[in-house]
Amino acid sequence: MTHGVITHSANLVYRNQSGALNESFADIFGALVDDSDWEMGEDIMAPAAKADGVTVLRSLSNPNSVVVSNAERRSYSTNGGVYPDHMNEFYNMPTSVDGGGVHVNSSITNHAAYLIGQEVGREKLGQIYYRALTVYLTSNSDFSDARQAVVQSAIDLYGEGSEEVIAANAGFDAVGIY
Ligand SMILES: [Ca+2]
Ligand SMILES: [Ca+2]
Ligand SMILES: [Zn+2]
Repeated sequence: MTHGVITHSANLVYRNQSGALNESFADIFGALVDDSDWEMGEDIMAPAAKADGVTVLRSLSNPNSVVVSNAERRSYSTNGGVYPDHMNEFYNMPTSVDGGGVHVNSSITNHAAYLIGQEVGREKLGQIYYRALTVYLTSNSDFSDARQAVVQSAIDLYGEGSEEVIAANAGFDAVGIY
């Protein structure tokens, strides 16, 4: 459902960093709908996946706790094959593999959003990210553009120098996106 919102707003191109942002914004709004946790898919995993110990698709709070579920994707890892939570774990993948890592590198910006949410709460996080997606991001935006869009949205909504703006900058700093 949240991918539909993205397609009809910023329409982020589904490859490389813009594609990872497409995945990330979809995950973030999904995590905001289910406000009991910061995990994706924990309520719908198939019995076969659970039997293999795969209990979530992705985790915004702790991306490193989840193993990337495909050996070809894992072959591009520098962190032992778990989802990355910082740019120093970015998966450099060709677009032929997961569209250049759209379901993998999305965890980096997912984690930034989680960290910001810890400071400002889910309600304000949703307001800030919805504004970033619908007002500032465009089809070819990258991670750095996303930081600018989120920070500018926090400024628009809560004012220059506000706690929300400080939290937005700190969240992206923490994952190495400048
Ligand atoms: Ca849940
Ligand atoms: Ca959830
Ligand atoms: Zn998705």
